[in-house]
Amino acid sequence: MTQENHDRIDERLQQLKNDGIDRRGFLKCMAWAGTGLVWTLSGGIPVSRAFGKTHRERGADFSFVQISDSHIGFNKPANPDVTATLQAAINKINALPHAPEFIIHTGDLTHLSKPGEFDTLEQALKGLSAKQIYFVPGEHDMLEDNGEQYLQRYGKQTKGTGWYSFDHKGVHFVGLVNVANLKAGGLGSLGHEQLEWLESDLKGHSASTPIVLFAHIPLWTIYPEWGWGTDDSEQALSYVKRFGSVTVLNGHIHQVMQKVEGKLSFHTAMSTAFPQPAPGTAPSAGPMKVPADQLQRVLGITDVNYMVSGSSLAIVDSPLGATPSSSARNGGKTEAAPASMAAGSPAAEVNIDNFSFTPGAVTVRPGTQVTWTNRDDMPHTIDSAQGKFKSAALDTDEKFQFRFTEAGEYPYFCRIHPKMTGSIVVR
Ligand SMILES: [Cu+2]
Repeated sequence: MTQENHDRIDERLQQLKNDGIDRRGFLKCMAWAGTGLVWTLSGGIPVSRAFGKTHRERGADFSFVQISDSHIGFNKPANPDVTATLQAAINKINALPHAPEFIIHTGDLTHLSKPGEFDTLEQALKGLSAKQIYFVPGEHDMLEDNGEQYLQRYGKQTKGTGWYSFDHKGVHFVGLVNVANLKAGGLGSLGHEQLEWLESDLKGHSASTPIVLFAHIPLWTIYPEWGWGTDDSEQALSYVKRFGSVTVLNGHIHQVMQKVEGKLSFHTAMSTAFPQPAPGTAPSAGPMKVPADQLQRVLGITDVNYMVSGSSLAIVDSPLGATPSSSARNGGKTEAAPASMAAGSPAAEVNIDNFSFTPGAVTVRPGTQVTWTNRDDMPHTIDSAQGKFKSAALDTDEKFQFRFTEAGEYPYFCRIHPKMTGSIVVR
């Protein structure tokens, strides 16, 4: 275990002092988890009970596993075989000493929303011994068809762009979609219709009902500069304020982060595919290459144990690799940005590098054809904020062209990463 992990656990133990946490039990649990962080959320319970086989007689307890960000189809250096690492996660889940009752996948099932990617995912997930899987889409699952394909496969019983709720042994689970219809310059978004639905969905439940919200993009603001937050999450969270225990599970950022705010516990999961840098430690978000022998330490699964007695959740993040983790964050990509084009030429070029358009503002003459080239390891799009042009999702080195014939200002953004904005001025 790293010193950093020790410090975080000590800090958390300090917070939990009055909640009956047994330090020895806690640390025993850490040993069981190997490299995982164990968190006992809101209310606190002796977490060692949640994992020891001898305590399974507590019939009302159950556990589920969260996986996230499988990005099936991704094949860049950060992880050339994301199907294999998903398989490793599945093996790990199947080997858990307590069988999870279901699985939650918090989105980015695929990398480019391609049918073959969805098929590969489906095939792999068939190997899970837990048969019930609940999904929410990530922005990568809605690249081509406003999420139609996702909905056909996984959204049959859902509302709107794929939101729904269900109850399991007295716990109310709500799957939310905050990756649809994203606006230029904004963060994740739930939207008015979903918020209305959420409010009425929760109304029928007593304040003592434990609530679990899950969505792809974090429902708390982690790092808005990289789009790691949801514009209208405050409103969603206002509807759960009256509940005694609320747990919020997210993916998207490909690393473990957590925060406890009164009765609210926030938790983001690792990816099964590739890690991303810690906020602000690299020029941008995006796949982070770590030495191959360290990859499995930064990928993993989240094992959530629910104890009815404590009305709280114990969460274990378990890396895929078996070796103790040393934090393998060695920065992001370092390739230099290509030179920008000369403004005003009949043809103009914009590069997409480190999640930004370079140059961000371009002035051209009428009739100029602008070519955008994606130099990132992640897909991006070129979407006119005025609805005048719209590219498909551009994978690495793919291009999009548009000829600007009329004078005017043309703001645009990436609909996958709406924080990415640019503009073309024609005059
Ligand atoms: Cu983008």
